[in-house]
Order: sequence, then structure tokens, then C-alpha cells
Amino acid sequence: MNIKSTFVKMWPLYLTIIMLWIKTYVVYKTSFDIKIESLMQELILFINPLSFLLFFFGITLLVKEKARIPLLYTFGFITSFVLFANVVYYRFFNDFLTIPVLFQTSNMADLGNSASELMHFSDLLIFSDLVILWIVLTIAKKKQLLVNFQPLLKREKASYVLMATIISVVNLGLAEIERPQLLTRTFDREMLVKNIGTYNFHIYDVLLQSKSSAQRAFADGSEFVEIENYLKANVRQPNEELFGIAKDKNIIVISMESTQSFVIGETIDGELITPFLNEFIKDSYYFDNFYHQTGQGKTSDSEFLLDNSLYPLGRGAVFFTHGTNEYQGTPELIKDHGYYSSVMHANNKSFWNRDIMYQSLGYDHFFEIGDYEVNEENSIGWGLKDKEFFEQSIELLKSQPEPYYTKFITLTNHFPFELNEEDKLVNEYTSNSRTLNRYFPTVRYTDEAIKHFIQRLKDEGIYENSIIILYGDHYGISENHNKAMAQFLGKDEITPFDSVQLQKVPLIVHIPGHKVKENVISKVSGQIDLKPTILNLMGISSQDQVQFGTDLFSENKIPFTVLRDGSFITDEYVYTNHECYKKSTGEPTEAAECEPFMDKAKKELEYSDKIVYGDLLRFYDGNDYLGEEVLQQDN
Ligand code: GP9
Ligand code: MN
Repeated sequence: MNIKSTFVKMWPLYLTIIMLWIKTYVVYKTSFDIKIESLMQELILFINPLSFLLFFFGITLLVKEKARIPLLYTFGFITSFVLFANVVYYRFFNDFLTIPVLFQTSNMADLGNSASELMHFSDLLIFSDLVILWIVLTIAKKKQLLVNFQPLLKREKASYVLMATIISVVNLGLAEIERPQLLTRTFDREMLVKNIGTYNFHIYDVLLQSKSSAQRAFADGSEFVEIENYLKANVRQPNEELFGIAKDKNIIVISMESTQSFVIGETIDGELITPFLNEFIKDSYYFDNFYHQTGQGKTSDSEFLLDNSLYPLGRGAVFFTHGTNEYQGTPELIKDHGYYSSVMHANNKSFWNRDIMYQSLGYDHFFEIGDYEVNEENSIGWGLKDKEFFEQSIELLKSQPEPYYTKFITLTNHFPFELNEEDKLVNEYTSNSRTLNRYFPTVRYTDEAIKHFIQRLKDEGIYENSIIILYGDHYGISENHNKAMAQFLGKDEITPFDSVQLQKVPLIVHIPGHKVKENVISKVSGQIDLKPTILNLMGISSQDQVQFGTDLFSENKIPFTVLRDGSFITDEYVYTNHECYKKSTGEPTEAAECEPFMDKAKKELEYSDKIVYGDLLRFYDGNDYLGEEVLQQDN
């Protein structure tokens, strides 16, 4: 076989692959924040696009010679588009695309402003190699250099496949040495992309998706035995004084968009960012060690945690992927206790598949954009301004039968944090991050909106008869803004330990007329604990529920919370990115110190995922659980 003549026949293919390869690596380095710790990791990152590209573009060798060039362009475009979509998605979500996210098309349509903010003109450069290819091929055609219409010999094809295989095996081998069990631990997408590359990652994701469809088909409920045993050990006695304190009262839950704990009590140019919440906290139970546990489903994931005490999924938004599963959500459970349930949120009802999911959760009504008067004057960014939203919601609230469980979802403090000048009550920050700079005035605005809302509840006589629970849904400032964040917090840098600490969101439980003994509660906790806490406050025993959380007021709650990416927090340690940190100092420490909790962290997520993927609650009748027995042992 003449290597030269083979190359002459195949040069357009190699040119396309090499350009795509280099381009992908440049995008890795410029658009994604992939942490590289060694030369070996850099090498893996560098070669990983190649292992996919050689195989994928190798397909062009299987078609008739004439169809090869058009197919090269088509594949080149598909690959570039995948890269482009990831770059745009990563810019905000700090994460890579997955199949379920792609199917959230109804969300894409609503993204409007945010999407255009996220796309940069320079992103088009991602397609530049296709233009170069076109120019080169056009010139080559004119100069009659395109001899690739000649058929390839069998041997030539075989050596191409051999080369592609060797590169893939080397890639996978190095990845396996670097990170054993890479493909079985799936919730760390950055690790996957770093090792097998963004394209192979998408193929892997497709396989995962098929697996999850099969999981439901094959589940028969027998998986419950092991899960039940685990859950039984988590059951804790509710707090005697607070159990039933909200009995027959209205429960008003407010999900505060993108509100992280670091703004509480803080100032900007000497002005408080959350003056109202700071005061409200003094008269409430405030949890200052409370974490969001959301994944790709953002707000909807926090709603999932709130109403089910199950974890959202490691990939995609569970509201989308498993919107028609059988659940035992709070809205459904409280029906038997005479409660009416609803959600108020001035956005399209299909966003996050809410209209479907709310039915599965048992909500009686969803007041969505059509129930509000939304016009240009009273809107900004994602839609109706929070103040207007709360104001208009008062009448809707009054129209409901009591007692009710109503969830409000605010919107103004959403990326890209737009606000009219007259609504800005504090200055923007000054840093290299426009996002962080604009974040503070919108947080301040929502704080003001909540202040008005609470006042309106008082005016209308609703307040005394209600319990008000506020929580932050998820982070607003991603790790892409670490430099500016470090500047704001007065730190040299944001370490992985700090990043976990920044996942804290405020949780405030306000019980009118109740004298709060200890108003700041620093137990390690998360959104998973909301459901049992709320049910116990309502006097509805939550012991026999399939749930992963614990009542936050329980005296002996285990100080442990796992985040959706597998990081976990105990009262002494923080574990993230395969490192164990001492909480008191933030310094890395021996992995062995975190070891005792690793199994628990893994089980929590695995068992919860099993329930969701297998749709296991369809096999559970609500009695088949031994919570009471455990309670007796507890006493
Ligand atoms: C959309 C709102 C914001 O209705 O809940 O969603 P998010 O982007 O924060 O998940
Ligand atoms: Mn949100």
C-alpha cells in the first residue's frame, strides 16, 4: 500500500478532521472551565476529540465516492453545531448539554432575552473551519487536486479503522488510569468531558437515556426492600413543640429566584442588600446552613425537592424526563386533611413542563401567565415584575378555599438580572462580571417586593392565619464569575470548598404569633428536608413517607447534606471534586476523614434515582413501610 497515494486520496477527510480537532481543543480551553491538574490530563484532553472524529468521519469512507464531500460538510456542520450549542449552554449553566435538556424545547422558546444575551457574535467563529474547508476544496477542485473520487482499497480502509481504534483505545486507557470507573459514575459531566471528550460524552448520554427508559420497563417494585431499609434508618422524631403548629393554617411558600445566602446581612456601598429579609429573619427561624440540591432542572428541581423529598436527577430536569411518574407529593397528601393546593407563577404554564408535572404532584390549580395582567410597563427581563406579581396574586389568593398550600415563584432576580432604573434601590457592584454587578439591585428589588407582599397579607387579614416559608431556589452566580465573587467576598480566590459554601440558599420559616426561641439554626440541611418539615408543622405525620429528608426541627437530625453533583457537607467536613476539606478552616484534609459519609452520599442519590427511573412509587401503597416500628425503637 502506498501511503502517499492513500493520503492523496484522503486529504480532504484529514483536513476536515484536523481542523475540527484543533478547533475543539481551542474551544475546550477558551469556553469551558475544565480544570487540568497534570500533564497527563492535558494530553487526554488534547487527544480525546480525535478518538471520536476519526470514527465519525470515517463513515464518509463507506459511501460512494461522489457523496463523500457533501457528507464531510454535513458531518462537519453537525459536529460544529454540537460544539456551538454546548458553548452557549455552558456560558450560563456551567454545564454540558444532555439529551433531556435538548428536548426541553418549550423552554428554549421562552428563553428569549437570556438566549440572545448568552450568544456572542464571536461564537460564529466555531463554524469558521467549514468556511476554510469550502475555500480550500473550491480551489483544489479548480486546480484538479481533488482525486478523492478514486475508490479506496480495502487495505486502505482497514488501516484507517486500525488507526482510529488505536487512538480510541489509548484515549480510553489513559482515561481509565486517570479516573477509574469513569463511565459508571455519571453525575460528574466535567470529568467525563475531560476524559472522553465532548462528542463521545454525547454518545454516552444517548446510551444512558436508553438505559433509563429500559429501567422503568423492567422495574417491578422489588427494589423497594433495600431502599426501605435505608430510609427507615433516617426516620427521626419530630419536634414536639412545633409538631402541628400550622394545623389548618394556610401555608405560603415563596421560592426566591436565584437567591443565595451570601447576600443576607451584606451591604453594597454601605446599603443593605436584603434589609427586609434581615429584619424578618429576627422574627423567624432562619437556617443559615441550608443548601440547594438542584441539578440541570434549576427552579423545577427545587420544586421537585420541596414537594417530594426526592432528589432531582443527575442529568436533565426530572420535571421533563419523569413528569408523568407516580408521586406522593405534598399537595396530594394534604388533600385528605382538607387542604387546597396551588402554584402562582407568572410564566407560561409549559415552562419546565409544569402543567403536566403539577398534575402528577396533585396540585389543585396553577395560576400561570394567563391569570395575570402582564404588559410592557409592568414587566422586565423574564416577565411580570415581582412587586406586580405579588400584588396581583393577593386577589387570586383570596379566591381560594382555606386552608391552602400555595407556592409563589418569583422571577425578577433571574439572569441576566435586568431592572428599570427607578426600581434600583442599591448600586450595581463594580467588577469584571456584569452578571454579578447587576445581581445585587435585583436581589434588593425582590426583597422589597416580599416586604410589600407581607404587608399586604397583613392588610388582608391573611397573615395571622398563615405560616410563611421562604427559600432560595438555586445559585444565581455560577462559577464562571469566581473572580468577581472572590473580589466581593474579599478573598484571594474561590476554592472548590468555597464553591460548595456558595451553594447555601436562605431558608426562613415564619410562624406569626410564635415566640422564636433560637432564631438562627445552623444545622446542615438542604431542600430535601422541606417536605417532612412542612408536613410535621401541619401536624401530618410524615414518618411513613418515602422521603430522603428529615424534619429540620427534629432534635436529632443527622448533620449531613448531599448536593446533586455528589459533593456533601457534614458538620465537620465538606467533600467535593474528590477532595475532603475541613469545614472550620476550608483546608484540604485526608480523604479518610470524609470516608464514613461517602457511602451514605452515594446511596442517597442512587436510591432516589432508582425510585424515579423505575417509577417505583407506582408500586407503593403507602402502608408498606415500617416507619412506626423504627419510631418505637427510637424512643
Ligand atoms: C421559569 C423560572 C425560572 O419559569 O422558574 O427558571 P430557572 O431558569 O431559574 O430554572
Ligand atoms: Mn430559578
